[in-house]
Amino acid sequence: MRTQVGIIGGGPSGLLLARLLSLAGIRVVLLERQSPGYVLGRIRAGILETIATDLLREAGCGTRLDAEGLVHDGTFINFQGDGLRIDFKDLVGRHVTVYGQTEVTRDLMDANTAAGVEAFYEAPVTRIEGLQGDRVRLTFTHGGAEKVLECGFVAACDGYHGVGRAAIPASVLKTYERVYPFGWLGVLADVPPCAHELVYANHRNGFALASMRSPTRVRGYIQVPLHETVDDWSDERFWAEYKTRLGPETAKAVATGPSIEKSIAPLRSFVAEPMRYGRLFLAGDAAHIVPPTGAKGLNLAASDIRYLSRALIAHYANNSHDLIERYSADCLARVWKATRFSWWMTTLLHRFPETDAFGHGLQRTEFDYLKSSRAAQTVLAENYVGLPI
Ligand code: RFL
Ligand code: PHB
Repeated sequence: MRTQVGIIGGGPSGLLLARLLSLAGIRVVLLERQSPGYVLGRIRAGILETIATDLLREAGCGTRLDAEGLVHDGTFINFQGDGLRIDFKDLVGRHVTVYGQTEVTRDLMDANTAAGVEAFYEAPVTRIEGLQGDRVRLTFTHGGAEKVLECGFVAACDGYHGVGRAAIPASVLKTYERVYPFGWLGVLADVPPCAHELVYANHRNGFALASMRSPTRVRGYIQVPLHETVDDWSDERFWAEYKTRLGPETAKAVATGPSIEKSIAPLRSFVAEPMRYGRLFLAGDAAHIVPPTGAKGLNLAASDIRYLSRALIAHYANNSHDLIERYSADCLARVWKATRFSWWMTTLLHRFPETDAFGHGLQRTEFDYLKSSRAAQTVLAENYVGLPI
């Protein structure tokens, strides 16, 4: 088998790249380890920057997004009895859109299927060879047989645990990592949201976030210690703690109901450099992980794919190599800024087990400063809605 661009991974990064390249007439083959149902069942991100929504429209996947996506002009922060609204529209003239990663994935999958994009599911890539030569060889298994795909370039959109990053020699790859001493317990339930925008909360018991997927479906999160499991958290225990942490005013509006999904995600910051090695490109979670506090993971994946699709289109259309050469540096500049912002939001809003009185004083002061300073609120707003490309 031969193609121009081999894509490892059928999450949002891989699906979006497959869509944009095939629209430009570039031949692609997508190889995904899991089944389509498994990929669609993963409940993850919920907030899209305009860079991501514009790119989805460019990919011809804007119809349902524009009909069902909820535009949010701001967000609330409840901090230990005090409250603040960050008004994105007033501060930076921009907004974010609530549209679940599950919906993004479904729209892209449908569009790729309708366009006849070649995709193999339950097809894990096991070997990557020839990255410094003329052609890359991807070995994968499918239907019990081992197969080989030869391609001009390979995009590793295979997430944090993928094989793409591991194909870069250790002497070339540099990684940066911070593991946080807690995770997020997330619950999905078919009840109306407690507010018209998201509510981020710092309570002395820990962080909580009231998010949503639609006017009738909420996504709630609370910070939990790493040793706890979903079995430790009955629905009743979750809702009681969630309400406590959101604070009495917000809690009054919280509707509760049976969970339809419950999972725990550990929090980590991670950056891998460079994001290109020969004919291999890393994109999305394969290259970087941010804690979800700043809602940046999926959005960074979209911005990587924006850079990568343009670089590959310029190569195939005009034989121009410039954007390919710049890919890693262009992506990393934005990645590091989102990494800084996500770390800062996490630091402001969580309860760190080791923090002493001095640390708590600084955290409180950070919030007081944010509340009193339009300049500080503008910094938050311009990062949250997404820095320019
Ligand atoms: P994915 O989604 O992990 O997809 C990678 C795909 O690669 C496949 N794969 C392989 N396929 C073939 N061969 C192999 N050897 C393979 N190895 C792996 C996997 O099966 C998988 O299908 O990465 P991608 O596409 O880069 O997308 C990244 C996003 O999924 C991620 O950044 C976001 O979900 C992060 N995130 C959020 N991002 C936001 O922008 N806003 C949010 O509000 C937000 N909230 C979140 C989040 C992530 C969370 N969790 C659980 C990590 C909330 C949570 C709780
Ligand atoms: C979500 O709705 O899943 C969500 C929203 C905002 C975040 C993280 C997750 O910061």
